[in-house]
Amino acid sequence: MTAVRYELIDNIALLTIQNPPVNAASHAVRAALLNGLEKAEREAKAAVILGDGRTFVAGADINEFGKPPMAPILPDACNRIEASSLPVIAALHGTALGGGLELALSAHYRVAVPDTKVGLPEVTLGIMPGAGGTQRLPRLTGAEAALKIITTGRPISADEALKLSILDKIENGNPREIGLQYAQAILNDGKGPRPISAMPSPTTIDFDSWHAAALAKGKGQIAAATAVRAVQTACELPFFDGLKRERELFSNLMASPQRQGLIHAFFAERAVSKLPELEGVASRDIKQIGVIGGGTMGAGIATASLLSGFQVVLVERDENAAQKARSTVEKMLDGAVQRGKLSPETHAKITQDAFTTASDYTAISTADMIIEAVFENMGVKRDVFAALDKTAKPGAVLASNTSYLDINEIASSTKRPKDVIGLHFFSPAHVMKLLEIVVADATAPDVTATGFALAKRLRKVAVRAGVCDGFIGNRILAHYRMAVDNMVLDGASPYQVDRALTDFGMAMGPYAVSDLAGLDIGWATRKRKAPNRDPRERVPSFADRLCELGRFGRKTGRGYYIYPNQKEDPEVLQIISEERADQGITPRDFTDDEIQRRFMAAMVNEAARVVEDGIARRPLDVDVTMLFGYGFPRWRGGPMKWADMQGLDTVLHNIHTFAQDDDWFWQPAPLLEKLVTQGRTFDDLNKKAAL
Ligand code: T1G
Ligand code: NAD
Repeated sequence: MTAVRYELIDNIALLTIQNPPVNAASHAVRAALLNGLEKAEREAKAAVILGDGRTFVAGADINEFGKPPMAPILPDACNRIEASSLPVIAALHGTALGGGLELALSAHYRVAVPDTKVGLPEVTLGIMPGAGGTQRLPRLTGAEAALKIITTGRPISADEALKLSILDKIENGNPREIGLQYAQAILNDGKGPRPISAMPSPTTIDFDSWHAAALAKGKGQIAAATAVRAVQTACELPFFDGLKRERELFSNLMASPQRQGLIHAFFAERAVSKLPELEGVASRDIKQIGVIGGGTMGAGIATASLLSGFQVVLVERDENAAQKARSTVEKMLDGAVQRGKLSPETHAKITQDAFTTASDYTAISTADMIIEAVFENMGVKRDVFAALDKTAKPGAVLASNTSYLDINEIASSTKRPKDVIGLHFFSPAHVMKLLEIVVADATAPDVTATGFALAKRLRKVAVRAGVCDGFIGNRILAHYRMAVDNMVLDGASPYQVDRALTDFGMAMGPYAVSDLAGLDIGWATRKRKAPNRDPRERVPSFADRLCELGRFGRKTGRGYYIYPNQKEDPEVLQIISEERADQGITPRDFTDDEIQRRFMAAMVNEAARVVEDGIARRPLDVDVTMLFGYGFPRWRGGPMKWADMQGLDTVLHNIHTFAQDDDWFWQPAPLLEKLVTQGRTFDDLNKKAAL
């Protein structure tokens, strides 16, 4: 298949880009487009550029990033198209994003079908438009509207694009028909080329304020702020000088580690759901979901399921609890209405027709999938699964939302362990994007496939995890929590730790996270694990002391912080310093850099063990888990990508240094040692496991 199909219809040349799945503007596409254009210039009076299949052009080909550019590069191709002697029309459908929109902007006229979306999402990949987008777009829309599009990266609708003059016309039909019609109309009207580069520069605005705001919002990310400066040149320099400046700024971003992190995140997010063992395995059909337990998680899971069009039956312990759960779910749906995610009519319809609550397990006898979200206690869970075994229909998927417990043991309390799986949602379950799909020893492949299909319907990112205490995410969390608690014992304050780690880019510090989750959760886990604790483990007790004082975090108004304003609390520091005195520890100072290095070394070390144990399939599965469930900064790519970029030898060296004070906690993961010895990276393991 040629990358661009050429057809001459009367005197109009149709250049149809064919590069599935999203018609990315690869080298082959760029070269073929220019060949097609030259041919058109010899034999046609107008040229129409359009995309084959589901979309126009979704952008530059991301697979080419980081490789030497191959001529014709996209900005040159765009300039050549714009300089054509023929009127060039872009006929859009699907998404015209990034280089795709830039290509359309180099055409002289743009027509689109109504549900087209256009945008410049480059900043979400750590770069900025690099094929004239920062120069052409503001000439059409004005600087402010262009900055909104470029700095947020959010696509806009065809209607909005028409209002902003990005589109000239919206037409029903397919891109071929609407492109041909529009081209004919342009020829009939005697119109010629209309290059944006010849349009006047936009009026200047207060770019310094935009730059400062983009830096502040980026929390360490530089792409949007850099793009502001590029748009500024559109106001201040002649077009081709502005293009040159755009290229320089673009190249700087292309060389940045942030770009590497974000591109890794882009591909990793898509790679997690591709499991070789599920190829060709059909998922089970799910229409009705049963939820057992309507507390924090059960209500969130019910809400997420309702919002995605499932029927939901929620079972609680008694009628009162069932009513309470109903009102929690209704409030969450109200929130969705307020945020414009749900219409009031659909809300009413969902609550009346799609949602039932009950206090009797017989209510779930028609459910295709049942998700248990009762208390985190093995005895309670075993009882629930034994009861489900009696009531659930044959073939129903039986899932547990447990955070830590052994899914194999839960499965063994039924006569159908093949149907049992872990579906670990994150709180709030109707908001958080991560779903860990915990595959137990007996789980049938079509049950796993159903878990992934469910995630897709719920618009969540699903990662396959194996069975162990805490699966991927909570197991790693438990380990880096130990590292930060030890630092606090040795002299850091929880507030310094939180600040150092939010400065690193974490969405929240670990102590603020504990307060949000509830300190009682960690307390219960520590009690559960106490009998099997290794005697060499350092055991800080300040967290237990806070719980004994009834300080469970946000829900009680006090935890590490005082709420509602999350103020620091001298009483907490006093409790910690008393404990240091009891343990005979002389507190020492920690720099923010040391806090960050210890935190990351602990995270990466445990993550390496998680991969080695087969709990996560590949390092990238860990990355996606931490990005979508634990507030790890996307622009750092995830902990494993971060470690690769630091150099695994540096991370291992840090671990050896920290082991000088505590060689039990800081035992290097064998996988990490092996990779360092072999001079390999985590990403090498990703590639080896790639499909
Ligand atoms: N290049 C290469 N592959 C791409 C791609 C791209 N731009 N976009 C998507 N894919 C692959 C993706 O990896 C997946 O592959 C398959 O297509 C389907 O994608 C000079 C520098 C278009 C909204 O940022 O936002 O232009 O996993 O599963 O949900 O200024 O893909 O099947 O092997 O996501 O229907 C700017 C990125 C680039 C758009 C479709 N463009 N793509 O979503 O399918 S930078 C973007 C998306 C640039 C210029 C610059 C989405 C989508 P596989 P999918 P989807
Ligand atoms: P919760 O205490 O808020 O809710 C539990 C609910 O289960 C209560 O409403 C209780 O009445 C109900 N329940 C108890 N036994 C029942 C039974 N036999 N039949 C029906 N209902 C019963 O707890 P939660 O925070 O929602 O946690 C539920 C599960 O989700 C736990 O396994 C927990 O580990 C897991 N989880 C929690 C979080 C979180 O952040 N809270 C995150 C992920 C997973």
